[in-house]
Amino acid sequence: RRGPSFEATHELATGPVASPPATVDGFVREFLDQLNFGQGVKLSQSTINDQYMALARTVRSYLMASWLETGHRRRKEETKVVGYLSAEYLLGRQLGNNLLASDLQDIADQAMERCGIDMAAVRGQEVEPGLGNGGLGRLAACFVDSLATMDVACIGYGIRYEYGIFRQTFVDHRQVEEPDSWLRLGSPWEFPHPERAVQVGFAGHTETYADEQGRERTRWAPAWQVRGVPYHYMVPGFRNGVVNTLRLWSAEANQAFDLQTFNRGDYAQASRAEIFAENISKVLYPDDSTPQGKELRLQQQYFFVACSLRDFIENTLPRDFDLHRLPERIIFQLNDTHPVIAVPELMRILVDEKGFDWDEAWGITRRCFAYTCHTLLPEALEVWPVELLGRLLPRHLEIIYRINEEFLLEVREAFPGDEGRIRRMSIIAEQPQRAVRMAYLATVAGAKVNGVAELHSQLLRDDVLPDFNAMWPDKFTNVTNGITPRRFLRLANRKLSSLITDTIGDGWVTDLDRLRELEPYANDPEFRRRFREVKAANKARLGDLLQVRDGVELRQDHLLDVMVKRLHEYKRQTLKLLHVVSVYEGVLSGRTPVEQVTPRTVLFGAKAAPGYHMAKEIIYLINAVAAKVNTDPVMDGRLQVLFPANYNVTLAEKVIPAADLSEQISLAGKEASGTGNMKFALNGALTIGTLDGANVEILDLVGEDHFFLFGMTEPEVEQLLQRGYVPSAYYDQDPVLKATIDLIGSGHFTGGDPGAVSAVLDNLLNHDPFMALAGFHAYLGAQDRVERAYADPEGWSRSTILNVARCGFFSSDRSMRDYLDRIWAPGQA
Ligand code: Z15
Repeated sequence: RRGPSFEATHELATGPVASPPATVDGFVREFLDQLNFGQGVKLSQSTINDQYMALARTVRSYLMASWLETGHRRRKEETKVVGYLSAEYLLGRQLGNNLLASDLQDIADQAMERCGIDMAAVRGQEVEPGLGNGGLGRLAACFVDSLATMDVACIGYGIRYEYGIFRQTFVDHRQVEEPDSWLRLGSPWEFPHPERAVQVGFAGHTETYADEQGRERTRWAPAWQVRGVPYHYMVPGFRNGVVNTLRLWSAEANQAFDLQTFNRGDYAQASRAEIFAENISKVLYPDDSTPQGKELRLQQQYFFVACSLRDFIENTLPRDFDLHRLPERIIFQLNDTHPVIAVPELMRILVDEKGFDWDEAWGITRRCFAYTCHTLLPEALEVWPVELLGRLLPRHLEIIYRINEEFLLEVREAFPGDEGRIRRMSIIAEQPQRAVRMAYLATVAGAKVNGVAELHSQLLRDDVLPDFNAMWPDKFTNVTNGITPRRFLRLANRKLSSLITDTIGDGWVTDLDRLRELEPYANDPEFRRRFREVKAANKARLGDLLQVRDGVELRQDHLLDVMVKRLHEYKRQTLKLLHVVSVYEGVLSGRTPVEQVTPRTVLFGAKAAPGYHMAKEIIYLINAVAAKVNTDPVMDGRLQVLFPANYNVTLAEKVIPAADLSEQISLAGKEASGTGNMKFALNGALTIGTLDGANVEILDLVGEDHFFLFGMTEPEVEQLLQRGYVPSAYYDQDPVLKATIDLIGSGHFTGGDPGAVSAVLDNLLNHDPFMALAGFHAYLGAQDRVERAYADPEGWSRSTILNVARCGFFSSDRSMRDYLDRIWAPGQA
């Protein structure tokens, strides 16, 4: 038999890759192939996991032609690429998203039915890649989704943690963390590329030498190296034939193990190097908005940015590319300070490896980076001790010192004689120990610096980086965060999506401002009825899930009041809890007749950083209150508190569409933006919230008749702090607050043991850094307004529809447009 001719083979090798036919038959065939040849099983013998693996690989096959084609096009087009540098990507499950993007949902459903496979069970088999903590990681995932949908060239760079965010369980009401071994049953969405591995050095020393031209140069001799192996993930745009790439790095040892040692029989010693290297990408640090000053964390940060820069410069740019023109081809967006070590790394590459002189290299570097700040909490700004940085990255420390020296000369020139300012602005802090302020380094190096909501960006200029704003006012800008309407509306809320599409067509999925067209329907009683029907169906779906997942009953006739987000004092879960206890105490004490209590279920979801003691005590208290309130007959079942463990993206997709009320109650000036707030509003929940983060913009857009606003403004918070905040005064003067706290303090919820709650109560009464007690009265007032509004179903529906109609602004597509216009535009490079 003769093989195909050379011409035919060449054609097959270079022409476009063919997708399987987009028909039920084609899908079944590809699926069975994947099951037989990929998984090595027959359908009749296959497990759910086999089926999940084969289904995922089938969807992959359909996306493959677009992926290869996008890569091919990107290599030719010579446009500027967005290198999104993020230590976290909180992706959520991939199967549903990729079926949606490739328009294969219906075909897959029918194909699975034809194979006698339970599609829901197969979907349930996927473990979400939890490679992030909370808002920051989820934002990165929304952004790469939008960039693919908008056909913007983007490479998402990050870390392939072997263990993502811990799995949370509760034992005796307390959080217990379990490892998240998300890779255990196979990971069908990733493509390892060991042949594209890069070397990363650590520690060692630097030395100077004279090059061939007799110029003095510096080189770094690292003491040890690890290999970074890239794993590629598809990032499909919404039905546009575009598939971008997420490139996550895994750390491996260079020599698998020391063979000689192994032969001598010392197995443990032999694999030490391997363990040491692999630890770098072993586990995600489970801290959110609180930096971990640990050496391993710095290793992770340097590891992934060193891999990413090397990858872009050596493997992505054309071979002969002139690096003087680097800013024309890349903008590295720094997602918080975690990747900021990339700045001295690029300088090192240009100066030490490529032989650029310093000024030239610095001119290039300053145009290749932009920095997004995600916080206002001063304690959340990363700082690395000089001692540690110098030991782990000696050359980078030298470079940082030189950047600082020349920067401080600039400051001196701009503000002669102002030594105080120079000390304040130095990248190197002297107190309490000598350390590198990563946010300052990012601000000095970044072409642009942005906050993540209007208020946040203003406070960033005024309070966090005022000296830098005075020096470079044009550097600062705002880009308000957004969320992808694909995952958080179209995928998570199929019923609402259908109702919207039936009413205004389906253009909103990629042009969310079109939701405005729903406004007139707020006055249409029939539309309002259908809107309520959708909410009820979503609540029923959540009820079914919670029954199976957590063995709890979600009362379908209750107002569903939801507070889901990381557990942090500034977010004020305790304020929500004080409200719950006050309602209960009212009935218990006879102040409130139980028939007057609006039937309500309060649903919490929150993980605490394992080392954050107060947050864990608050989790304990929520669970303790829930156990009592849910079962005390005095409440007649009118108040339920649910706290399903392990809140994650998968659960969010079920909870948010079912919610009536969205709790966004952080102390003004503390939440940079929030993105959950946007997801709820877009899914027809009303917000009870403070003037904080993006709440301000939500309120502006939906109007105050459709938002339950309460609490101090940020300047009012500042004033109160100036006057001297005395939390116990609120306790003394507000009898309801006193009764509420006293009930907790009596041990009523903790088996008669007041000691079990003393840490939380002492903190509230004596410190209360986030002013929960000061907020209590106004918050209860706002909850009264909620209940009055909820008592009028037509008025409530009207408001929820207007929330949906007016929140198109919060699409992450709009955020990406703003980044393109204000930060990534070629003219600004
Ligand atoms: C994180 O999730 C956020 C800020 C941080 O500094 C870190 Cl380390 C993690 C959050 C903000 O708290 C939240 O307000 C914001 O919406 C989110 O980042 C995305 O910008």
